[in-house]
Amino acid sequence: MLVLKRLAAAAVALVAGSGAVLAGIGQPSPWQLGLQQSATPVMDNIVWFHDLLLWIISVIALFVLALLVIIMVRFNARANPIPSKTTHNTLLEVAWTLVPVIILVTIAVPSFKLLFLQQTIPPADVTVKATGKQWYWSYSYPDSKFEFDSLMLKDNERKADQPRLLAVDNEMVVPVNKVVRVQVIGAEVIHAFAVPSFGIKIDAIPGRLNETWFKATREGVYYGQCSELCGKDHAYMPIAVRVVSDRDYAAWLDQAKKKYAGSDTPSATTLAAAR
Ligand SMILES: [Cu+2]
Repeated sequence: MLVLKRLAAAAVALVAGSGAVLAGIGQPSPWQLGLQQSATPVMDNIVWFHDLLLWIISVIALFVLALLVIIMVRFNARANPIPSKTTHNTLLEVAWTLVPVIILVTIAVPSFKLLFLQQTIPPADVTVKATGKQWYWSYSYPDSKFEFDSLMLKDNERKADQPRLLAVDNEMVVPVNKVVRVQVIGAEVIHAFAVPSFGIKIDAIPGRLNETWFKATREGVYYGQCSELCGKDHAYMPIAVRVVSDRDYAAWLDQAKKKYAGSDTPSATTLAAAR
């Protein structure tokens, strides 16, 4: 019964769009079918675009289904023994060419807008360089000249409220409502840096510095995972981003500078500053 109820709720959430009804903040939740709750303007756009597409494809699927049913019922050999010999219908042909064109343009316009929103990195307040390694992430803050490793917590190291396979020892910390530029690179093989709530996913490729950005509009901890198969512990190199107030960020930065003093490698900062 509970299963049915949850499935029904999940279906409602999916149809209603965002799936936010079931999704926890910054992490997946049991029985979740929709997307994780958005925490950035880019993800807001992705959710909106997803919902738009869902409506369009639903209408198309139902329309095609209706046509099939009508044809099966009205034009089978028994109901319609003498078939029509029609070969052309100009109006129909123009319609079934124009309507798909209009639908595709309707999809293309917001699609390109979204693409440009993702690709155009606004002036950054904070820059963080994430390096994918086998099998953990390192974060370097080139403006403050420190770097640290972020490793997944094992079951016996986790606090009760920390999610399994997602919580890490040292989270990446950023201020709320600030543009964060994320530079992403792979140390030895290809990884991918992905945080669903932020709507970002970008490959971490050795020798190539990729860039993306996000502006988290809500405080909290947001989890992601390496999203490019990178070896045996690919599933165990989560990403945890803690979004805090400006004051908390300043305080964290102060102690991080001391804690990780002298940790930045020349290669890390030169790569990040090269831009
Ligand atoms: Cu991986």
